[in-house]
Amino acid sequence: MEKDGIVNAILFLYEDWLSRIEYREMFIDEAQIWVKAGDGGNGCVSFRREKFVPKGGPDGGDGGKGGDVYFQAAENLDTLLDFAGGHHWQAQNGQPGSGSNKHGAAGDDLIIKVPPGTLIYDVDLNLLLKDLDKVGLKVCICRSGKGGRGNKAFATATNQAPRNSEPGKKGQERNIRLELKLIADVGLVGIPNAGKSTLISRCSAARPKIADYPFTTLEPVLGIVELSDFRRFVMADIPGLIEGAHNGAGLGFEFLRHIERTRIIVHILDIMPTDDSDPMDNYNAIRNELEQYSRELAKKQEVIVANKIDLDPDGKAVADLRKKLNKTIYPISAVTGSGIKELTELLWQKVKEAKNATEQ
Ligand SMILES: Nc1nc2c(ncn2[C@@H]2O[C@H](COP(=O)(O)OP(=O)(O)OP(=O)(O)O)[C@@H](O)[C@H]2O)c(=O)[nH]1
Ligand SMILES: [Mg+2]
Repeated sequence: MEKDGIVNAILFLYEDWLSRIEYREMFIDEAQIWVKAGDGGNGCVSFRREKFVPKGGPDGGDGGKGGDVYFQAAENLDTLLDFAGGHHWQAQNGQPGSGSNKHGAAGDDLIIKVPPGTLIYDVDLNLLLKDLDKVGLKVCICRSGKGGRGNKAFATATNQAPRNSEPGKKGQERNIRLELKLIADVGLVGIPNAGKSTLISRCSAARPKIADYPFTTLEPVLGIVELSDFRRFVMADIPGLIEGAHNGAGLGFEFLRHIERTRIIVHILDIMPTDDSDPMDNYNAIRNELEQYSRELAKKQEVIVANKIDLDPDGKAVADLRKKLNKTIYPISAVTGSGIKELTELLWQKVKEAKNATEQ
């Protein structure tokens, strides 16, 4: 009997540990918390009592104000994970006043750090309070309560010994929903059927539709690529581009605005196009469309990826393309997974370098 109890306890601890691991690995981009500013301290009722001062008069001090609650966008945060376990966030209360006219100490403000790009909503009012879209931005979300006055403050000519004081005011409280807008670090471009959606579904939890006909993807899809040690970056899959997109061919190129803010473009080439087109011509056609869209976009750092190498077992097509383009090409197969680990590590490195460069 006792043995069963121990086994159950071990099993329980093991399951608890497992669920915690899953929790940490899950990407949380939304959280709901309750925040409250500090209450003001109560005013004090007290009378001065000294040996040679009879009827010394009121000397009850005021209570201190409570702390306010702020949200601030901090640079080195990129998830809302910190809020997964803690639902109550409260600033300090003010201290009550005391005798000898002593004011109570004010409560400390609470500054809650969130990743840049966090939207702050009031749940009950269903209202967006603030979009903290830049590092350092700070906003006061709950105002603290004022401290109450002590009896000294109530003394008048007619009432020199007041026995009344004020209680501190309550601090404001709110139910807050935090929502983290993902901003893609890496954008996938390429002709239809190149395998962009297959790649994002291979390296993130995003599950866009994949099919062997062009223009399967009609809307941009974001996925979070997770690497070891909690490293992660955001990848955007967008609809395929074709020659003449700037004149409206295919789906046009309007959706390129979704990757205007990405740091890096990943250009996916189909190494064995079923229409027998030349991967180099396809590459040049897409580059031309990017130029037509915006010079800024075209100037972004580009990583060229040759996909579907499982269809090129001797590597001839990749070698050919390398020679013709005279650029670095990363071979992968989004279907077998070959080369994907190397590619995502490389992209992480480049995203990190680009982030560091803009922060300096
Ligand atoms: N053999 C092989 N087939 C692949 C590979 N990657 C993708 N495919 C196939 O290519 C076809 C198109 O893949 P998608 O991922 O839908 O291509 P896409 O670039 O997202 O296409 P659009 O959304 O139309 O722009 C599908 O039939 C995939 O199974 C690969 O590495 N090897
Ligand atoms: Mg697609």
